[in-house]
Amino acid sequence: MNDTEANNAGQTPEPEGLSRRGFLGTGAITGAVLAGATALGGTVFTRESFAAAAKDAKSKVHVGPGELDQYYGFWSGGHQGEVRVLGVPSMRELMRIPVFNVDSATGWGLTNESKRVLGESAKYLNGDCHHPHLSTTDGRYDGKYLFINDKANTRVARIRLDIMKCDKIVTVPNAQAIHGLRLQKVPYTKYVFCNAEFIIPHPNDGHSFDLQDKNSFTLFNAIDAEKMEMAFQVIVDGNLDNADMDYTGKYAAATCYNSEKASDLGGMMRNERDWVVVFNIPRIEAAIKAGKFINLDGVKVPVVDGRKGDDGKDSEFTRYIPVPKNPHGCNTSPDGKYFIANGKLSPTCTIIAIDKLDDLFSDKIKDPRGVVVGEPELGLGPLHTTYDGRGFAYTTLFIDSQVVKWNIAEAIRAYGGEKVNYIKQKLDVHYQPGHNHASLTETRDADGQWLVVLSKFSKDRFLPTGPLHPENDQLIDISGDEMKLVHDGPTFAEPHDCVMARRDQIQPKKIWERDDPYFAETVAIAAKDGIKLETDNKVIRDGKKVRVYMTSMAPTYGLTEFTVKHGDEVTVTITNIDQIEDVTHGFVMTNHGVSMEISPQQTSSITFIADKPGLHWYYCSWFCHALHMEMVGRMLVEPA
Ligand code: CUK
Ligand code: CUA
Ligand code: CA
Repeated sequence: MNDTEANNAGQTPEPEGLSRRGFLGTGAITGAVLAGATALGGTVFTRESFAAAAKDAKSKVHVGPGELDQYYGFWSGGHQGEVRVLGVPSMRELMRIPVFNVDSATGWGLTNESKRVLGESAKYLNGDCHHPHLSTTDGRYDGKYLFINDKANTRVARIRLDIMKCDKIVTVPNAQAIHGLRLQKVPYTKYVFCNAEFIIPHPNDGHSFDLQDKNSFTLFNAIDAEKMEMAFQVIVDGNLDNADMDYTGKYAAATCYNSEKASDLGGMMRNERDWVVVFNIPRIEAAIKAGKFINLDGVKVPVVDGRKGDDGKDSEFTRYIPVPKNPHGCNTSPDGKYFIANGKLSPTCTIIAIDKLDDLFSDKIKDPRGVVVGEPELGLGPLHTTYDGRGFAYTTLFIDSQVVKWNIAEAIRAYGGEKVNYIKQKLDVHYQPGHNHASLTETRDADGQWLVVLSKFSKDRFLPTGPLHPENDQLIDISGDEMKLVHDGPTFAEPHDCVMARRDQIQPKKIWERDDPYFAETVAIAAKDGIKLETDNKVIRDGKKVRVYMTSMAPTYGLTEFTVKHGDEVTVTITNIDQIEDVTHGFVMTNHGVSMEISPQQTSSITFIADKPGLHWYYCSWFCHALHMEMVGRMLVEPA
C-alpha cells in the first residue's frame, strides 16, 4: 500500500515524522481555512520574530539608486484586470499594463486603438486575470508575447512585450470562465492552451439546466498564438482547472476537480480521486486536418470529443489519470520529465512520467495509474509547485501556510518503497499561499535564484488599510540549500500567478516606430482624409462627424483651438512628434470623460460627443516640460 492508498483507506501514514495530518475531510478544510495558519499547530511565529530573523535580508534585495533589477517579473492583477511589471529582486512595480480593466491614465478602454483590441468585449469593464505566461522558442523565453486569461468574461489576451501593450483579445466561444492557461513550449509557442472551467449545457439556451446531462460539458481550448484566433476545442469529462504543456510539443495536461459534475461543494468533494486529463495534440491536429470534427452551437471552430465513450473506453485524444482529490495546480518540471498535479484536498502531489504517456496512448499501459511514478505526502492543501532546475520542487501548502521544498527523484524512490526522506525544508509564509513561482521555472533555463510566493492573506504584515487588506507576495532566496525569506511585497487584489524572466530576455522599445501596427488603422483613416500625421494640424468635417488631427511636441499641441457644432461626434487624433525618450504627452478634454496617452512617436485617437455648447479646455496630463501646465487648447462648441 502506498501513502495515497493508505490515506484513502483512512489510515494516516507518518513517513519520517514529517506528516502533520493525513487525508483531509470537508470539515477540516473549512475549519482550517477559517482559523488561519497559526492556529494549526507547530511553532507560532510572530511578525516581530520574522523581522528579527530577516534583518540581513536587506542586502540581498536592495537595488540601489541607479542600479537595475536582475529579472523582469510579470504579475497578474487578478480581478483588478491588469498585468503588472515588477523588478525582481527589488519587487518594485515598474509599470502597469491595462488589459481587462479601464485605465484613466493611458486611456485603455477609452481610445479607439484599445477599443479595436477589445472588440465586442469592450462592453465589459471588468476582468479577472490569473495566469500570465511568456512565449517561448525551443523551451526558452523569446521575449515576444505574454498571454493571460480572463476568467470573468471568458477571454484570453496577448501583450506585446516590445511595447508592453495588449494587442489582441479573443473571447472563447461555447464556454464560461477561462481559468488555467499555458503555452506550447516546443518547438515554439504555436498554441495558447486554456481551460474553460465551468460545465454548461450545450446549447446553453435554457433548454436544460442539468449538469449530469450528456450535453453538459466544458472545453479544453487551443488558440493560435500568432493570429489570436481559435484553433480547436476539445470536449472533456468533468471540469478543468489548471494546465501545462510538455517539452516535446505533444502532450498538454490539465487538472479536474469536479469529476463529479456536481453543482455544490459537497458534490464536488464526493470522489476520493478526480483526475489529470492528458491531451494528445498531434492526434487532435490530425483529426481536424482529416475533417473529423464537429461545430458546436453554430460556432465555426473545430471541436473534437475527448470524453470517454458510454462503454468507458478512452477517446483517441485523451487519457484520464486518476489523482487525489480536487487537484489544482499542474506544473511541468523544467527537465521535461514530469507533470506534477497538486492535491489540494489531499496532502499529496502526483508525479506523472511524461515519457510513459506514449505507452498510455498506445494502450501498452492499460491502467492509467501506471504512469504515476510518485505521490509524495507534503502537507495540507498543496496548490502549486515550482522548480529550481536542480531537482527540487517547491510546493505551496495553502492550509499549512508553508512552502515545502522536496526532492523529486527521492520522492519517486520513496514511492517505489525505499525509505528516503524527500522533504528538505518547510518554510512558513504569510499567509495561505496560492501560486509560487521560481525564476525561469517554466523554461529549460530554470535557474533556482528566486522564489515568489503569492500569499492570499497579509493579516498583520503591513500597516493596516481598513478592512480590505493587500495580498502579500513574498520573495524567497532559493540560491542556497535553504529557502530564506527576504522580502514582503504588498499587492492589490489579487495576483494569482507571476512569471520571471532574465532582464536580457526582454527587449522593449524606448520610443514607438511610426509604422507600428498598434495604431495602423488610425493611420489608415488619416490617410483617407489626406492627412500626414507627423506634420498636419487640421479639422476634417464629414457630416456630423468631425476628425481633428494634431501633433504634440512639448509643450504645445499643433492645434490650440478647434471649433465644432453641438452634437457632433468628435474624433481627436494626436501624433506625438517628440523624438526624446520618456517625453509622453496626454490629452484630456475636461468634463467629457476623455483621457489618453501619447508616447514619443505614437499616434492615439479618441472619440466623444460634443454634448455641451461653449468653451471647453483640453490639457496635457503627462508632466512633460517646464511649461506642461501651459500645454492646453480650447474646443469651441457652437450651438447647432
Ligand atoms: S489559480 Cu489562483 S491560486 Cu487561478 Cu492558478 Cu491557484
Ligand atoms: Cu505635454 Cu504635459
Ligand atoms: Ca472532486
